[in-house]
Amino acid sequence: MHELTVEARPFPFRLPLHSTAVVIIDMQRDFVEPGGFGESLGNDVEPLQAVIAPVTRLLATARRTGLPIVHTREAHKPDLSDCPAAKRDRGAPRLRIGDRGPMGRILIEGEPGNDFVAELKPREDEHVISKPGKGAFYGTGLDAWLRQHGITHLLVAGVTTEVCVQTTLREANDRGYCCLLLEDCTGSYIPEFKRITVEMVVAQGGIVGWATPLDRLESAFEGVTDVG
Ligand code: C5J
Repeated sequence: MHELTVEARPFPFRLPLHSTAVVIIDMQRDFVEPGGFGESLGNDVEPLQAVIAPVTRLLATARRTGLPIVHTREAHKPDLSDCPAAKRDRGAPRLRIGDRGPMGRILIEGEPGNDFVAELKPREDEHVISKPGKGAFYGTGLDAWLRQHGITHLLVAGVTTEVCVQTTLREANDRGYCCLLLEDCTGSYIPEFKRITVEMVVAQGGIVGWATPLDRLESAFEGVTDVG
C-alpha cells in the first residue's frame, strides 16, 4: 500500500506513505506553561495544554509507522542577534524576549522554558528545527531537509493555530507542500481564533490546505505497520 485516503475537509486528503512527514509546531514550555512567553503576553495557557494529549497520540502513530517527524521550536540566540527590535519591542508584555522569567530567559535557546513540554520531547532520530520567526520555513533549513527526504505532504499540529501554525501552513503551501492540519492537535489561547483559522485553511477549495480530526487519520492508519 503506497497511499492512504484520509477523510478531511474540503475533500479527502490523499497521503503518499513514502513522502509524508509529521510537523509539530512549538510545543514548548514557553507557550504552554505558566511563566513563559505566552503568559507574559497576557494569555491564559490552559487551552494549549489541552492539545498535549492528542499530539502525543499523533506522535505515537507516527513513531509506530515510521513516518519522519519534525519538531519546531521558536528560539532566539542568547545575544538576540536573530530577534529584530520590531519583534522584541512589540506591545507591553510583562516580560520581553530575552528577559529572565521563572523558567529562564524568555524564548532563548537552551533555557528551561524554551524546551519542549515533558510529554512531547523529540527522540534522537527525530528532526528538530529552531526558528527565529513564526513560520517554520523562515530562516531555517526545513525546506531543504524536506526535499532531501522526498517529502511532499505534511501532517501539521502544534501551537498556536493562528500564529505559528497558520504561518507555517501558508509558507508550506506556497512551496508546493500539501498540508493536512489535525484539528484537535492544534490550539490557540483564543479558541475562536482557532476555529476561524481552520475555516480559513479549508475555505475556497482548500486554499491553504486540508483539516481533519485526529481519529480520522488514526482510522486511515489502522493496519499500517511500517511505511518504510
Ligand atoms: C507565537 C507561536 N504565538 N508558536 N508563537 O508567538 O504561535
